[in-house]
Amino acid sequence: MPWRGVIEQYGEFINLPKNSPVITLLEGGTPLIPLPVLGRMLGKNVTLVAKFEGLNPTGSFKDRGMTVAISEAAGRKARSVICASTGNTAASAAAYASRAGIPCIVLIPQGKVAMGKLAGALAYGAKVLQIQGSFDDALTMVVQASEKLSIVLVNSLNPFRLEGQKTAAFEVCDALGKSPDWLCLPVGNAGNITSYWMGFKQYHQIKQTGLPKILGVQAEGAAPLVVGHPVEPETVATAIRIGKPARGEQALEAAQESGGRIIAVSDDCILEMQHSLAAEGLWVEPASAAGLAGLASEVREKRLSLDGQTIVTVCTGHGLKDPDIITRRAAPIPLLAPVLSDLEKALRE
Ligand code: AN7
Repeated sequence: MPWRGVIEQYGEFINLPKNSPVITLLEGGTPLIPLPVLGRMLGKNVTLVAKFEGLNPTGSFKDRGMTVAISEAAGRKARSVICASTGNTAASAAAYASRAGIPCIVLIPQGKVAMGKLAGALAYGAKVLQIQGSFDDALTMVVQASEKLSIVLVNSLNPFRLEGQKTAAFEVCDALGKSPDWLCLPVGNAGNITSYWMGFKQYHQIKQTGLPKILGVQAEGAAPLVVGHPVEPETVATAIRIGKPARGEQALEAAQESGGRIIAVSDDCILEMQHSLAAEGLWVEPASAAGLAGLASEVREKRLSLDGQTIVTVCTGHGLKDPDIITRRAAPIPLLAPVLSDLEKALRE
């Protein structure tokens, strides 16, 4: 049977009111892509695969949660939806709201949203507003607005978002036949790590698939869960430029309960891992490299031995979301006259 999107595929495990229409763009069903070169760097006989969530319809994992949140909102005849976003949530909400015929409002931190995400939100027809402040300020505002103006909030504070996002854990178990030994992923507002842990626990209860240890990774300049208090966030990985995660407590619980932890890595480590993933053919946005950057640093510092283990790294968003980070840092591109001799000269250099 062709892939039907996460609600049809996993409906029996998802809490969604029965009268809801299914608003889907056939999200989910993303591949586990083997990373043999990086796997060898992590230890002997390590099986390393990337859950490439950048292959969802709007280019990030957010689509899994959004199909459920927007379906639920449509089921109760929401007149509009709203979210704060570092970009991917905005693009996803905009797409699914359009599909449902519901107006969508997104609040983004001024100047800190990658081009592909901003363009997405506009292309799908959302009302885009920028805030002179961080994602955290924007989230505070949309929570208040949703209460006061009865607009449906579709940030991951909305429990239906988690219902959808946990399906990624189901897919990982279905593809591997059981849970991996470790799962590593970036942590921003902490909805995704919370969802994965929910999903793994639920599947284990039903299908005895086992439980992974979870490594959540924040950027050093935006690591409130590592330093233990809210921060003024700054990082090149703008997706996770978040200083006060809404589901921070649950994220810490998930990591601890699983036998894993939450750590921070530098922007340099993140960009280096983005490059290494691309060297294996996988172009992800900077935040999406953070999970594996964190795992690699734990191995390097001998805090972790992964020999013989199966590892899933969640690559949450596509590299196309943030092309500027690549072009800005690249060497100038040689410009040739349209003659063969110029080409020959360039190839000798
Ligand atoms: C590529 O879009 O918060 O820990 O507003 O876009 O569940 O927040 C994005 C987060 C990781 C972190 N990777 O996930 C937003 C937003 C990418 C992301 C995260 C985000 P959470």
